[in-house]
Amino acid sequence: MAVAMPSDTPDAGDRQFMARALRLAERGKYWARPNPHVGCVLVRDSTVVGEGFTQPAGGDHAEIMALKAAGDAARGSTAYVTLEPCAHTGRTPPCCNALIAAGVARVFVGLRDPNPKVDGGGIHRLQAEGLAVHQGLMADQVEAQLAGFLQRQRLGRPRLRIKLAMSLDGRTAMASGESQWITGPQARLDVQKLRAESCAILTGVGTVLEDDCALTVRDSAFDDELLPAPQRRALRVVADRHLRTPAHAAVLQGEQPSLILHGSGADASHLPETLEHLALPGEAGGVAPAEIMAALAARECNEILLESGPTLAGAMLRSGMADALIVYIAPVLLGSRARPLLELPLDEMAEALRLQLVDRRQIGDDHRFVFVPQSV
Ligand code: AOF
Ligand code: ZN
Repeated sequence: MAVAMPSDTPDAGDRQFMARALRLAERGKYWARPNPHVGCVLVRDSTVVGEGFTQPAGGDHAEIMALKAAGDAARGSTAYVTLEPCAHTGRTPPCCNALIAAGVARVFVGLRDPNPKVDGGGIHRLQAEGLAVHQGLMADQVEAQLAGFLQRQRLGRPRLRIKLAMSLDGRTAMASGESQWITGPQARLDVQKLRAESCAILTGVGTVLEDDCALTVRDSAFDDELLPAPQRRALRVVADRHLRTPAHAAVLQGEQPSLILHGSGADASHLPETLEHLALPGEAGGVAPAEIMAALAARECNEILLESGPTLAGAMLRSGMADALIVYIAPVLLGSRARPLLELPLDEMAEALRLQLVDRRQIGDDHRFVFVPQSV
């Protein structure tokens, strides 16, 4: 079969259609996991004839939804797909085959899929069947949109975001542990979105014992969204070396799944049999950051949100595996007896952890800063 030449340099119209595919992809972001949320637009004679976005795992990929919507109109069309169409049979058959069978003529791919089962194979197959393929249109936007999935595929570990909420003087709770509330309702609603975007919400047993946090994604936070509630089911994970989490802990109740990661030799007899818990292989029965991340990567977690106290947050930051810090700052002073943000025992200026500010905005009366550690 003849190999087609790559199509022409993309023009403004091509960019518009890819931008539309990127926006569509967003509609799958709370439910596609562990799949990447992909968008696809099919265009014939400058008219959109079909479009789609990734459905919950096991359901249609973006291309299939778009092809179903287009029907016969897909013949001779141009496809704009944010991620390379898959060439493998996973939970669903290959999208490449469907694009070929439907008679699609050209394909603009945003980004090559680093999943080793795909990794250029989709593009190659489309070209081998005579379709014109252009790669890299708005690739930077796809990189940002699928950061967690891409990192897990490339590095074998999920993307870790540490969420911190603090007073202006860098405190997270009074000495008694009292911490409700430092930030206002809008900031807490914003955290709901972070949770819904995450595959796993991670905390430490200290926070479970102190706050009895539920770590749920609450439906009331999403009234304005198009997506049905049951898909927002981020896994709640407790790092709990000695299995001190009580059976009645809020983090173990409700519909959302929970998982406890503990050290070897911990006694699970007080926990319900249905509760999932996993002994990490670490030395001396610990739950080290690298093992937590490896266990969650093995479960195909792309995005992890850490919401914990100073001990686990400090350990994760020191491990070098934090990809971003999302810090909410409330205009309040909690005073010098209140608890500090992070357990980060440093002595020399040379040890200081420098961060790069990548975003800041006001949310209600609070401010949200997003930083990335400079070594990342
Ligand atoms: C696409 N279009 O919309 C998505 C793709 O198990 P499966 O069959 O659902 O395949 C999952 C893999 O397919 C996933 O790891 C990623 O490499 C790719 N995702 N591919 O053609 C899509 N979401
Ligand atoms: Zn596919």
